[in-house]
Amino acid sequence: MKSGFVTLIGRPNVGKSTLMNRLIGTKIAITSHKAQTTRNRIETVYTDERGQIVFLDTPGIHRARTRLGEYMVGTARSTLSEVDLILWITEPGDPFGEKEEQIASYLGGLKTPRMLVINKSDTAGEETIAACRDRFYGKVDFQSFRAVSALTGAGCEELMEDIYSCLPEGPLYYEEDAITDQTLRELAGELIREQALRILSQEVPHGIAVEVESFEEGEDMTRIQAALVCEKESHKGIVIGKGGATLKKIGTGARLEIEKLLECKTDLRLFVKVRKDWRNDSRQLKNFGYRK
Ligand SMILES: Nc1nc2c(ncn2[C@@H]2O[C@H](COP(=O)(O)OP(=O)(O)OP(=O)(O)O)[C@@H](O)[C@H]2O)c(=O)[nH]1
Ligand SMILES: [Mg+2]
Repeated sequence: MKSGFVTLIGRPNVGKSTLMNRLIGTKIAITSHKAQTTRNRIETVYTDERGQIVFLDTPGIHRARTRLGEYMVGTARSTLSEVDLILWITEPGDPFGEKEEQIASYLGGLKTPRMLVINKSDTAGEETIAACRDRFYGKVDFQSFRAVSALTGAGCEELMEDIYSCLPEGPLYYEEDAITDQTLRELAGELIREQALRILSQEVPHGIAVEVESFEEGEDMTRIQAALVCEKESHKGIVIGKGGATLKKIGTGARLEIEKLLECKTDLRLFVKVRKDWRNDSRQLKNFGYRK
C-alpha cells in the first residue's frame, strides 16, 4: 500500500484549494476569485484501495506586506520540507516571474520529488499549455507534468495515478474515513470568511478575520455566534451595509454553506467588530488562529 504527504504550492489564485477539493471529492478548503484566500495550512485525506494521500493546501506564495502575509508565506514554505511530494500548481498563461523565482528558491536545497501541475486547462489550448510547461521546465527540475482542470475534473484521475506512482509504500496516517484535520468549528468560520471574500470588494475582505465565539450542536439545530473582525473603523460600515443588508447577505450565504457541511439546520448570528490593524499585531494573529 502507498501513502504519503503531498503539498500543493504556488502563487495565489491558481486554484490550489479548488484542485484539492476536487481531488478528495469534498469541499473542505474555501475558494474565491480573490488572491490570498487560504491563510492556513489545511490537511485533507484521501483513502482508496491504492493507499492514502494526505494533501496539504497552502496559502499562495506572494511578497508579504503584513505580519499575516509573512505568516502565510512561512506556513506554505514550511510544508515543503515535511512532504513526500510537491505539486507546484500554476496556470497556463503564467510567466516565470518574481513569485515563481521565490518558489524556486525555496525548492533549491530540497531533494523532494516535484511535479508541475498546470491547472485551469479549460481556459487554454494545448499550445499555451505546452509553452507554459517549457517555461517552467527551463527553470526547475520536475519529475513530471500534468495539465488539469479543477473546474471540470479533466486530467484529475490521471494526476491521482501520477501521485500514487510517486509515493512510497507506507502505513495509513489517518483513519480510513478521515477527511480533514480541521474541526467543524474551524470549517464554519472559514465558510463565513468565504462569503465575506465573495461579497465584499477591494481591500475590505483581506482585512477580515472570523472569530467563532460559540458553536453549540443541538439535537436538530446548531447555534453559531461569530464576529467578523475588520481592521479599520471605516470598514465596519461597509461590512454591515445599508440597513444591515451586506451583513445579512454574508450571513445567509454562510448559513446555507454551513448547513450543507453539517447536514443540520443552523442558527447563525453574525456581528462586526474592529481590531485596528490586526494583520500586523502578533497577539491578535494568535487569537485568530494564525500562530507560529
Ligand atoms: N476556469 C477555471 N477556474 C478555476 C479552476 N480552478 C480554480 N479556478 C478558479 O480560480 C479561482 C481561485 O481558486 P482558489 O482555489 O481559491 O485558488 P488558490 O490557489 O487556492 O488561491 P489562494 O488560496 O488565494 O492562494 C476561483 O475563482 C476558482 O473558481 C479551473 O480549473 N478552471
Ligand atoms: Mg487557496
